[in-house]
Amino acid sequence: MNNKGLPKDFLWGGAVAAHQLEGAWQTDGKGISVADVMTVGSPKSFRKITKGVVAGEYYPNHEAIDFYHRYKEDIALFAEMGFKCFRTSIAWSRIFPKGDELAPNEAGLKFYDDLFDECLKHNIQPVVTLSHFELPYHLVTEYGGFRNRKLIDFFIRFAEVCFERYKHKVKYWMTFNEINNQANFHEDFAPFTNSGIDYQAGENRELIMYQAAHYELVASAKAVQIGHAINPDFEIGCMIAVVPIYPETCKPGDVLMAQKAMERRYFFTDVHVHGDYPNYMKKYWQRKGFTLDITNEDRETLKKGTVDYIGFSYYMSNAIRKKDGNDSYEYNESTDLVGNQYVKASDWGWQIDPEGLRYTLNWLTDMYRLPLFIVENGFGAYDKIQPDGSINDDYRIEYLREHIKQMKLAVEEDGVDLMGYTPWGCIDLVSAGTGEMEKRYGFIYVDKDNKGNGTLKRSRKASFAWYKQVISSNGESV
Ligand code: P53
Repeated sequence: MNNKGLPKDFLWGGAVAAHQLEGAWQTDGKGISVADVMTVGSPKSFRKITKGVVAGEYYPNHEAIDFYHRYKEDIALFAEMGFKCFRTSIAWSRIFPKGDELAPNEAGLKFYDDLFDECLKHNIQPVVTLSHFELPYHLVTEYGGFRNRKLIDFFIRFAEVCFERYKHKVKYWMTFNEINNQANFHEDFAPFTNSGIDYQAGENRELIMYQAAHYELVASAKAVQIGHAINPDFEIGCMIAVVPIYPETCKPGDVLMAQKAMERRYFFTDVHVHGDYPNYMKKYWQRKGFTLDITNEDRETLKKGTVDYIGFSYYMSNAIRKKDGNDSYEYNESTDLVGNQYVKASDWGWQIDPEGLRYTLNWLTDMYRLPLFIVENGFGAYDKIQPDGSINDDYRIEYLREHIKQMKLAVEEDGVDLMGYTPWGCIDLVSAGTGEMEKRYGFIYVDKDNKGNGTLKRSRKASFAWYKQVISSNGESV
């Protein structure tokens, strides 16, 4: 094992999701997706989910940054930075506008043919997520989203069409983006974006979430099998939002509390990787009196459809303490997390922790022994244009530099098998959590504000030239 340097074929690139940048929400037959019915929030509040598209509301994803019509210009900029890969998603509602059709929409398929060709022309490998918070909205109103077993078949049809159509253009795939966000089922945001779940008053939110997650895990495992049958060279991964939860102190109760909270967020990975549920989840469901619809056929499917690699996002870490009296280690993600005095937070309260990335890479390796792919990492911040048009985003460079250093240590010192690194929002786009444009992640600035004003003009930030030399030196010069 060579102990210096990242692998020669390391996949440097950037990541986005269709709904956050394409716009063109009704172009070429596209149907309405869950992202099309969410308004703008703020640093402290999630976005509002409306009943369909309501007149007078502003929906930032409808136009986004109009990548649909400008992708050639944008991909040329990615190529200028030296990207080896580009992670995006296929907007499900471009291919199946309502989600339950039998035949796909040819105009939607054609768009991704052209987009992937454009990437390949520049020697950029497309890395594709099938479901990234953009379920057709019709599947919510007609079927209740993934609470309904029928969604498995709709997803599989979509996945199979994509695998078949792009089998010579796309090698790297992921099934469900950040499938574990919905561990936060107390809020409306994650269950809606992950699973198209629109809760009614009085429902058992937690039970419904676990059932939906199960159907997604089965759908994912079926997709893995179908994909491998279509092209054995495909690499098909899961996608997990990793936010490590540390014990607030070394008090044994805090340590155990952190472990239990981690289990609640990360058992999804065990199912993707090992093909079955860990005992702690089965016991937890028993204790809660939850009986899930899990058939023997589902169990077989999970076993046969395990993933090739673990894709994950990493932005921040959290901490937790055991509350007095919480002797069954109940975990409520929206109220139980506490601040960590040893790290600073972004303007959105995300706690910045580069060493946490090395910890994550080691922890995932220890648990799962699979190749890893950092498919999101980055710093959402307000940027300021100088009178001469330049944008000096040193804070973003600083964030990425410190994370890349830790990533390198994990490979060089710890022997982690890492496929690549695609920082989030390589071009400014609509925030998933808040709908803001002004929570920016990009190396490329896009002239547009939270209200939708702006020319959409693209310009290079200071981080653009910096990232270019990071890639050309294969991470040696940061
Ligand atoms: P925004 C929560 C926690 C970690 C990652 O997020 C998350 C979320 C959901 O907001 O989402 C991922 O835009 C997601 C992307 C998203 C990105 O992180 O809220 O996969 O779609 O844009 C950053 O700042």
